[in-house]
Order: sequence, then C-alpha cells, then structure tokens
Amino acid sequence: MTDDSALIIVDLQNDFCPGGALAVREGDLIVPAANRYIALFTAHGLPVFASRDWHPPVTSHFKEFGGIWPPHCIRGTDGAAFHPLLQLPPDAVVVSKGMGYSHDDYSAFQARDDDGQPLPDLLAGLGVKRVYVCGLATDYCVKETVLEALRHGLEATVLSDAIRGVELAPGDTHRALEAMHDAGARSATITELEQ
Ligand code: VGL
Repeated sequence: MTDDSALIIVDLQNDFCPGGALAVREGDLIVPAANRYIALFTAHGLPVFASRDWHPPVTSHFKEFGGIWPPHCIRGTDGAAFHPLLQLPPDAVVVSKGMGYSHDDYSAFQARDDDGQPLPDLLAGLGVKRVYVCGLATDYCVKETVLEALRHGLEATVLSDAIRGVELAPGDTHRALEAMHDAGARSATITELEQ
C-alpha cells in the first residue's frame, strides 16, 4: 500500500449475508477480514469507502419488474443496513448506488455520497491511484467495481480473503476472478498487506 491507496468495501449488507433476501453463501464470514483491512488502512491514515445497494422498492433490477433478482437492499430497511459486526470508522465514506428505477449499478464507481458526489470524483479529489477491493459479491459488484477501477486508469487489487460470490451459475466466482486478473487486477491477502 502506498499513500495514494484507498480501501473499497463493496455491499457488505445484511441482505447479501445468510438470512438475507439475496444471501451469498458464507457472505458473513468475510466480516472479520474486512475489519482487519479497515484497521490496517485506518492505521496508515488511508481512506475507507463502503458502497451499498440502496434500491427503491420498485426497480427494473428486481424480478417482479423485469430484472433477475429478488427484492433486496431496499433503502432504509434492515436488509440494506451494513452487517452489524462491520466496524466502519466514523470517517468512512458511505456511497450509495442502484437508486434509480432502471439502475442496476453493480459497480461502486456508480455510487454517490450523501452530497451526490460520485465515487470516481471522491477518489480523484483525494489523489487515489490504487484501490483495494473486498466485499460482496465477487461475481457481480466486486467484479464490476474492479473492472471499472481499471477502466478509470487506477491500479486495482482484489482482496481474495474477503470476498464471496453469488454463483448464480456454478463457476461464476472463478470466472469473475479470471476476468479481473485478465483485465490487469492483482490479488492480495491480509497477511501480504500486513507485512
Ligand atoms: C449484487 C446481485 C444483485 C452485488 C447486487 O452486490 O454483488 N449482486 N445486486
């Protein structure tokens, strides 16, 4: 990690964890690792961003209205809240996405803070050149976040011990990791970064 690094925690929300509306298997098991990344970045004075799906009740993202997903992460509900054991620091920047009727917004780069500032602008404003990405789900929002980071010219590292996939089709997680690596992303684990 360097001075121009930032951590992005993607969609670590109740609905993506076991018991939630769109549960990712073992989604909750990444919370301790995410907390270690948060502690590490905070100790280095580096920015921490947390994205969240923040859907309206009616959206073409949901099956009922033409999409492929059950209703999940409806803004303001418990399902849309971050996992209760996620230890976000007070100065973490929360960015929300999927807020429009026809917005899938898998990538955190489509998300905005409470003032409406898009994540790419927030990163640029802080001089961030490298992003480290963990969260849910590997084969959707993590993948799209990493690919969009690379398209923005940033260096992107997938934190492989703090991600889990939805696996709509078996093998999706593996293919997502391949796609990220093929596009130029690196992988790292907490032990590698803590060294
Ligand atoms: C996600 C499926 C539907 C994700 C969001 O956060 O990866 N997956 N909406």
